[in-house]
Amino acid sequence: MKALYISGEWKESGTVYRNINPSDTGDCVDTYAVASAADVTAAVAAAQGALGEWSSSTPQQRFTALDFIGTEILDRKEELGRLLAREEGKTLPEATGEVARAGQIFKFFAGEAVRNSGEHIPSVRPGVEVDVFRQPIGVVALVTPWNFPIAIPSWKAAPALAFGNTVVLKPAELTPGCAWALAEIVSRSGLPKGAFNLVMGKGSVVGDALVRNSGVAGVSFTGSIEVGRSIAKTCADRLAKVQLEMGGKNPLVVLDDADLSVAVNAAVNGAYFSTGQRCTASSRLIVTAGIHDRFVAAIVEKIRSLKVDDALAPGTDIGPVVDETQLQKNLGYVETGKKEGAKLLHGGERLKRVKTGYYMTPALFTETGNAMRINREEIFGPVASVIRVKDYDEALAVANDTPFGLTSGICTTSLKYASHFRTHADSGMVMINLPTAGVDYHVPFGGRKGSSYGSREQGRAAAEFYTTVKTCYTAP
Ligand code: UN1
Repeated sequence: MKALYISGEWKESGTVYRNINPSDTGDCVDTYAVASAADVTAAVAAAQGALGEWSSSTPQQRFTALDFIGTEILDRKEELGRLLAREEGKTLPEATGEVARAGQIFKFFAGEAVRNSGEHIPSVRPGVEVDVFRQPIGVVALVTPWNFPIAIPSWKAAPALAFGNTVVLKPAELTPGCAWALAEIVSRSGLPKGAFNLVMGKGSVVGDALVRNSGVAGVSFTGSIEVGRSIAKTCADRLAKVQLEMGGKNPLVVLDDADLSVAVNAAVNGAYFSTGQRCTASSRLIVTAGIHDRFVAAIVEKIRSLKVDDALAPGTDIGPVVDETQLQKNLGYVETGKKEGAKLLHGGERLKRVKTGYYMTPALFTETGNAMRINREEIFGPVASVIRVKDYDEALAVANDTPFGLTSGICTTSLKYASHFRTHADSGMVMINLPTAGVDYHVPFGGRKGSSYGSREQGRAAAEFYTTVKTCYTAP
C-alpha cells in the first residue's frame, strides 16, 4: 500500500483505493491509502506547525529544495512517464512530456524563490520610507484533477513552497500514483516535517474536509465548474483565499486564408490529443465557408489515421478515456449531438482492443449550431464539432458566445485578423496558428468567465495567489 504523507511520516489507512489502468482494466497499478477526516485535520495541523520554520527559510534553502525536486523529476521522466500513462491513459510520449514539464516547473520556481523581490518607494511624506514586500499566505490546500496528475500538483506546489507557504495536496481519486511519487521525492528534498503533506481519497470527503478546515488560508483548485463553485462559496464563508481553474469550451477559428495543414494539425492536436481530456481542448472548430469543405475532408482523413490503443504501446496516438463513467458521458454526448441534429461524420463509438479498456474512436460532428448542448457544455473527451460561419466577424462572435473563456485559437495567414482576434477573443489565452492546448510553464495560465476565478497560475503571476503584499512605512 502506498501511504499518506503527514507531518513527515508515512501513514497507512484501513481503506485503500485500487488504481486501475484505463488501457487494461486487469492491471492494478497499485493500492493507495484513503485519508479519513482525522487524517485531513492532522495534515492541516502539521502544515500549520511547519509554517514558522518554512516561512522564515532563506531563499537559498527554498531554491535548494525545489531544485532538488525538479532535478529528480527530470532524471526519472521515463519511469514517471510510464506510471502516468499507466494510471491516466495519455500516451507515453505525452506522459513523459508532462513529467518533464513538472520538473521544469520546479526548476522555474526554484529561481523565483531567490528572485522574490519587493519595492522601495519614497513616501509622499517627508522623512518616511515605504517598502512593499510579499509574504506567504499560510497553509494552502491544493485540490488537483486526474488529467494532468503530475503537472498540475507541481504547478501549484512549486510556487506555494517557493514563496514560503506550507502545503496539503489532495490529488484526484483516480490518479494518486503520480502525486504519491511526487510526495516521495519531496520527502527527501530537505523540507521541514509537515511543510508538504499528501492526503488521498474522494473529493466529496477528503477534499471537502480540507477546504472546510479553518486552518487553510487558501485553496487552489483545478476541476469541474460545479465543484469549483461550491469551493468558492465555502471559502467566501470563512474569507479564505481561493483560485479556481475549471472548464473550457474552447474555439479554434479557421479562416479561408489559413494554411490547411497548419489548421488540421492544430485542430486534431487540440481536439483529440490526450484523448480530449484537457480543459484547453479545442471542442468547437469554427470554420468559414470558403475553406469548410476542404478542412472537413482533410481533418477526417487525418482522424482516420490516428491509432487508438494502449497508452503504453508504441505508435498509439490516442489512449483510452480515463474510466467507464467518463466514457459513458462522452458516448452520451455523442447521442445528444445526433438528437440535436448534428451530423456525426466520424467516430463516437466504443472500441474493443486486445486488452479491455475504455477506448473510443475520436468523434467529429459537422453541421452543428453554437446553441447545441454539444457546443455549450464541456464534454472532456475526444468529441469535437465543426460550426460553419460566413466570415471572420461571425467567427469571432461565435467564438465568444460561450459561458467559458479559457483559451481560443485562430488559424489564418492574415496579420489583420490574427491581430484583431487576439485583442477581441474573450479568453485568458489566445493561440495563433497553434493548438488551443499545450501551454508553456513559465507564463500565466488561466481564463475568463466560467473558466477561472481568482488570480492566474504559473509564471510570475503565481505570486499573486501564493503571497500577500505587506506595505511597510518607516520613519528612520
Ligand atoms: C495544457 O493544455 O497544456 O486541466 C494544460 C487542464 C488544464 C491544463 C491544460 N488545467 O486541462
